[in-house]
Amino acid sequence: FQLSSSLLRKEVEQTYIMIKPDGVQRGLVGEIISRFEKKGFLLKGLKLFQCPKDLAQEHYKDLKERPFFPNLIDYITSGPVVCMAWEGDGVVASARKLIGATNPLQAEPGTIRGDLAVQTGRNVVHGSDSPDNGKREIGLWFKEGELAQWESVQTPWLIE
Ligand code: IDP
Ligand code: MG
Repeated sequence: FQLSSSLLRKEVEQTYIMIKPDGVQRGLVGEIISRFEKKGFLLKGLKLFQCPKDLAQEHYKDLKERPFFPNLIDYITSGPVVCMAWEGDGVVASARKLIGATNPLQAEPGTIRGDLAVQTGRNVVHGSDSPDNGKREIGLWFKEGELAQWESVQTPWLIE
């Protein structure tokens, strides 16, 4: 019996990743999840979810004065989203790189938005912008007990 390394580590960084309603409608769920899976991060939480208006407003509260805010709330609540919690050292910044720039036309090829979207208002995926916001957003979108405690068999082949 071996005590798993991640149980011994104090606090592993987590990020909140969400496939927005356009990503779900366009059949990109598998493609987007697969990018994070293949990279080697650990999936800790996953659900398909119809977001209520007040949660969308809370999630994007820093943008509430922006002119596009009402459209943003309509967009995020327009259909189901896929909520995910991903874990790993450096996962927040790395996920932002995998996702690409906010404006998909400026996002590099090879990124999710660079490969799969054309407009800021339909940019298919969200990723937390700091470890603190990762924590905050996972707390907002997931209830107690919804995150899985598990260890991937791949871990020793990903982390020396
Ligand atoms: P991010 O998602 O890359 O972190 P933020 O600036 O935090 O970008 O904006 C949050 C989300 O709000 C964007 O992903 C996009 O869906 C939407 N958004 C941001 N700026 C605009 C805009 O100018 N027009 C329409 N939607 C926008
Ligand atoms: Mg943001």
